[in-house]
Amino acid sequence: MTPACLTLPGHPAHPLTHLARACALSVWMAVLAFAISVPARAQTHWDLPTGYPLSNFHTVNIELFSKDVDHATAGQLKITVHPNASLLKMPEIKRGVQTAQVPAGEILLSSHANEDPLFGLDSVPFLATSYADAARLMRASRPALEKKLASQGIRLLFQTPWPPQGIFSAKPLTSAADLKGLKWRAYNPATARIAELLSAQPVTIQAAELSQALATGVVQSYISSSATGYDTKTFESLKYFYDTKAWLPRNAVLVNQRAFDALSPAVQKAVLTAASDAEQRGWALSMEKDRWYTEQLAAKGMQVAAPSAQLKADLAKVGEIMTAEWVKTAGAVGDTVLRDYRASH
Ligand code: PCA
Repeated sequence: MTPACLTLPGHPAHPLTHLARACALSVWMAVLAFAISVPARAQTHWDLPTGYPLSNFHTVNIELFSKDVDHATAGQLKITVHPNASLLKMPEIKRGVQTAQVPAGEILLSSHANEDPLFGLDSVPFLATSYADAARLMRASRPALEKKLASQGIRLLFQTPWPPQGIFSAKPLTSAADLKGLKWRAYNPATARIAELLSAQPVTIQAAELSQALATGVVQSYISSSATGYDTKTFESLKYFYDTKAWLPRNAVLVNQRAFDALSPAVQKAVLTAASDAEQRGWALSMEKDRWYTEQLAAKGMQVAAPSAQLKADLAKVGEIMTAEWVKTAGAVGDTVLRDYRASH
């Protein structure tokens, strides 16, 4: 592919004659065309929708994952993160990845609990209430979760926990009876079920719409993390936060298996390494930021308190009921996962 002009006699490269300059340009264009056409240098672009805001620690972690992949692959795989449900609403992301509408995406696992109880295990109240237990629960359920997702053409890349779940309320809570009749924001089937058991009025609202719902008085109470309380400026509407540490739900970053298979082996390896790093970093970030987020809630005027003994006892009962319900619906797979979790202590 040597352009003919290079072989022309009597045209030294320096100083550049008119013709030589034209030739130099055509050589560069040929080089460029070659570079673009070489498969090893081919660039793949992935869109990765998420349901949470840009400043949220999950999003920060996913952006770092994207940068790591970019560096490790010398730009062969570019991942664009679309935060805050800007590309797809959070509950639609899983299906989007499954149907290859998007190659990758971040989901809240437990929002898909109605499809399979496995997705909701992390949100069974009081089953795993510390980071250490939540990590054990993740490890015990990972094989079954990966298998389930694989059957849907999805590969699990990494999982990151939200901080422990506490109750935000417009009024002080001395027992669960104080929640009776309050408008309660739910974000997954478990949080809707809690409302039912506490005789609160559930309304399902995703995180991206929560600020608005709080500002317009549609929500008087909800259970979630310090992170979401901060992200949604809950302190502007609700005054109380009870740090119940009821469970640590996880987000998962998923990729369509065929999109993954289409990458070169070296790029696949880079993605898996970056994913494993992101999982470790995500757990550390969650833990570290929980303290900061909780301090911020107090600094912005919220009363942050531990739940009273009565509220704790009332919620523990809810936990017992929901654990029994989970065991009943999750069948043999659920039994195995729970047995492995309990054996890991
Ligand atoms: N924040 C998300 C899910 C769990 C959490 O801590 C939310 O409230 O939607």
